[in-house]
Amino acid sequence: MATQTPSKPPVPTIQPPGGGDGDSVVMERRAQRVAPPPMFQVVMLNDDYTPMEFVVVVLQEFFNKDREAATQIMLKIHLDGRGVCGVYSRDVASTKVEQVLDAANKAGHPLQCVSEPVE
Ligand code: TYC
Repeated sequence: MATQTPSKPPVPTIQPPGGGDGDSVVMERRAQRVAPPPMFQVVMLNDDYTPMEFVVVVLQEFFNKDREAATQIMLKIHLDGRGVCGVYSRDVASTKVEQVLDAANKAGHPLQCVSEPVE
């Protein structure tokens, strides 16, 4: 049986754009940058009826805040009308909003929160 030397794959010749003999492959190197994914902040809104304690518990449960941080955020919302609970990817932020609205509805509180792109 005759042995064959394995043939090497053809190596494309690199030619300057616009140049070459018509048969060659032109390869251009281009820096590729991938933009970071957009981030979303979950913002909780103040109202006159939701108990402060409920908001503190929600912040602890869904936004992993300790009691001290949760109390500070709740007071900021109470005083300023709104406050950021956390910053997440689009899907995680919208899940957090759903969880908060669901917990508030079940408890009969009008607590509102929204997700918005971070500037
Ligand atoms: N303002 C409410 C009260 O005085 C407390 C509250 C805080 C409600 C934050 C909503 O997102 C909120 N009971």
